[in-house]
Amino acid sequence: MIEYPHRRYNQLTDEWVLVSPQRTDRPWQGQVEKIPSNQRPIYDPHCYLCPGNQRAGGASNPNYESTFVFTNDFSALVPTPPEGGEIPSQLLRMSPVRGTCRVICFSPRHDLTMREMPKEDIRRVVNVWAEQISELGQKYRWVQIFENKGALMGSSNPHPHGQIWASDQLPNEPWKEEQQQKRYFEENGSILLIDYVKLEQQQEERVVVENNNWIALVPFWAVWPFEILLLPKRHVLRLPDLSDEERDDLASLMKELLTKYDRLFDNPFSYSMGWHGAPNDKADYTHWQLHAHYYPPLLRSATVRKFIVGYELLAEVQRDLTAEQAAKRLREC
Ligand code: H2U
Ligand code: ZN
Repeated sequence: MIEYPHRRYNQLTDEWVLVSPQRTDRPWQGQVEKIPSNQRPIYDPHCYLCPGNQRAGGASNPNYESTFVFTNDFSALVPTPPEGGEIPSQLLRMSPVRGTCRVICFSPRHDLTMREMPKEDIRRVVNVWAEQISELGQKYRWVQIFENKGALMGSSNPHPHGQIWASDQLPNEPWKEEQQQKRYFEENGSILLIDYVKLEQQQEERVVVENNNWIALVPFWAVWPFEILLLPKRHVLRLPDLSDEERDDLASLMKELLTKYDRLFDNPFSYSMGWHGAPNDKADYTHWQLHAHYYPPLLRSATVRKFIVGYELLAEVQRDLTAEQAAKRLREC
């Protein structure tokens, strides 16, 4: 175990993180999060996402019985933005972006989280994710599937749901991952994340849970305290490429992982999670490996979170406990 301050290199983003493992006993008299009450009805007549209810934009939800996808009533991206003008100057660069935003309700049940849903229903969400990539991928280069869970991570509603933002351009994070995976493939002739998984399976100390087809680990370069990288063990480019068995195993693994998250501080855990697969244009993306990131904000308890502020905004990101310590704690949950 490394006990002295050091920096670790993020292979996926070409960025460094400062790790200061001896600082975990730092006093905290700052903000403490309110623990949200977990008493929720099966159906909430005031919820914008419950079946049959009217949404904020005026449209009504059907009486859906499993999953339900609709175009976001407040989309940040639109399919036909007004024609862009000339680039104003070398210093003021801009580029018009075309896209669309959707919302996915994971379940008609207002009171459940994904962890509490039956495995078959989680599996249905996996299918919807894959269908959405297939459909939107025909029109848009990047389709970002994500979930903000819990008020701590900015979720606007406790009803189990996620979002999809599709755009004709690669946003920053996937762009960095594209550069890094491509460079590694050109230099080594093998797939960065496949090689990385093999190494993690040998070392074991950062692995949190795995089954036949999937592995979840705290990446060596993790920034968030209990960050997780979730990957298929086989070389897979995109969600629609997953076999039936891989989809079943993914549903089981997510349920296991989310159970550990909820047990960690004995409380419903918050996070932002999302999928990164190869971009959807026709270029050769052999160097890509499908994966999901989970970014949970909690640090020491259900009420003390990590902030990305100060040194992190002005110098570089930092973490207090090592990836190995975090993985051990999650494994033991
Ligand atoms: P978040 O909880 O991650 O914010 O996702 C909820 C999304 O749902 C949010 O983007 C949309 C918001 O715009 N929404 C609708 O499209 N219609 C509604 O009636 C409520 C919320
Ligand atoms: Zn609801």
